[in-house]
Amino acid sequence: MRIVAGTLAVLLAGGAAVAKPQAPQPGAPAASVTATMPELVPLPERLELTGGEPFAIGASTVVYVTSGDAAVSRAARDLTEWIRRASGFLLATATAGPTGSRIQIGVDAARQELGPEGYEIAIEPGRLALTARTAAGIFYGAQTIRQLLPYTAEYEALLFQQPRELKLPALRITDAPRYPWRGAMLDVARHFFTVDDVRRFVDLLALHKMNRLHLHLSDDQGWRIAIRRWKDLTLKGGRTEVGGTPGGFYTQAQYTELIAYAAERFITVVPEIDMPGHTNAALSSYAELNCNGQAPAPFTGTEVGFSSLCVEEEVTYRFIDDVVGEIARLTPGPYFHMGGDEVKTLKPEQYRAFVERVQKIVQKHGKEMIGWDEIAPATLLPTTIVQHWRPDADRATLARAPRLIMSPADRSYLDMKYDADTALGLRWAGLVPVKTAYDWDPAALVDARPEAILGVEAPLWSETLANMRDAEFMALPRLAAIAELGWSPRAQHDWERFRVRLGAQGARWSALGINFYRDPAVTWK
Ligand code: TNX
Repeated sequence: MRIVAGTLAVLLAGGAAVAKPQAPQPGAPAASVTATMPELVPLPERLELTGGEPFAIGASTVVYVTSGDAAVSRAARDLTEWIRRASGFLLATATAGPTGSRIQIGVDAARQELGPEGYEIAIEPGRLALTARTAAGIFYGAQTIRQLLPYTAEYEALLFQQPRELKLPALRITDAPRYPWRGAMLDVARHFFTVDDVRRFVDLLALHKMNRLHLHLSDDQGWRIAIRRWKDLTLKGGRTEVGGTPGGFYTQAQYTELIAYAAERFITVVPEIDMPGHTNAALSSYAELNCNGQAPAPFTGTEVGFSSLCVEEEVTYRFIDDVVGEIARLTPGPYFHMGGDEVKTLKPEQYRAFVERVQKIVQKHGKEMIGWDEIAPATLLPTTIVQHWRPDADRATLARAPRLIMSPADRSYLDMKYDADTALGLRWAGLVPVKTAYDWDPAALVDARPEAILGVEAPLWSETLANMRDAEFMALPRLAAIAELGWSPRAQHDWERFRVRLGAQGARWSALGINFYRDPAVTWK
């Protein structure tokens, strides 16, 4: 066995890192702990305490990675860092099969039964083994191990303390998600969120094993992504936001950077350009997109339904072709979201024809189209995805959708108030405390073929949210509830148990500096 990094305990003093060799502590007694069920969110498919001595992570524990995949190395590095923060021990990396105390991380392509996102964790005295068929599985397994560590893993909490052993209970976890689509949407149009804000939002998703970030990139109040052939969309249309404060936009390079950040966390970015409605920012930037040839004033209010692209004019489709084309080229993921919601100024036939024409443009640029559930009555390609949001949408029409994402507003909307006293948020779909967000079944809302339901998504609209502190407050704890609906088996759905596991996450979220809502139905630890 060759030790690459040396076994070190890192003590941080006065902001400077001081690495000091740490001798193994042979005589240290293995404390006998009564293993309690770890409190994980989302709940793994199978978790079994195997009994016996726990695994002690100490100065002599090494990390052994049997895969050359960069993403697997990154997961191993993250894990090593969480352990360092929680214990004070900077574990060495081994390059050949170690026999002593070890954390083994390996990809095994033959483990078909684990699926594209599943993993297995076996913890025994002396050894923790994380195995998956893919790097994504390793990433999700690492997130599980993260939740097995003390919350001090999330920040530099032990600055002036001695290193201390960590004990993990002997157990076996075999885990894979219920649904392939576990998403959240951030509305960066009503209020602009910076690249750093969006990165932080991505981090919240990753912690909960979510794999889709839907960005609502345009609306009446602002256009947030630079389009080279239509520069005024951002130069004019990007300047505003709700309430009249300055907006902002992402350059194409920034958007690309965000996609890479999300991809490292196995999150696919889904760009949305809302059309034909919710387009005042575009209409006010380009007079020729208006039926009357006149650009309206920028809009910084919160009413909906008044704006529409001029669906009878060819220039509109040249515009859409350019916008979809540029965004499609920047986006490696297979999806393009065309919005399609709340158009109150078009006849149904006009709206339908528009959706079908846009669908062809999206297909031409190699993407699968997604639209809000108003698109369901149109003739849709087998690859098109309907995102269900209106609680009163027609069940039978939805059931015919080729594929579905479930985002019912009265359950999954993160911008609904928790209770009547919540200062932020809206309440048109009702109040959504965490129990309401958790206690429903995505498979039971429509009579669709089960395979048609891709999963769940929690939208966070930002009419009332001015910054990331606001966004965090509305997202958590409900985001964790939606993540569990997307990941965990239906058979284990149980509110009473969930609220206990959820309460155990509070300390971790606090350590991460998250401004979360302490829902009174949860006993926060
Ligand atoms: C409805 S959800 C909208 C959004 C609003 C949201 C506020 C959807 C497709 N349209 O334009 O921001 O309600 O909750």
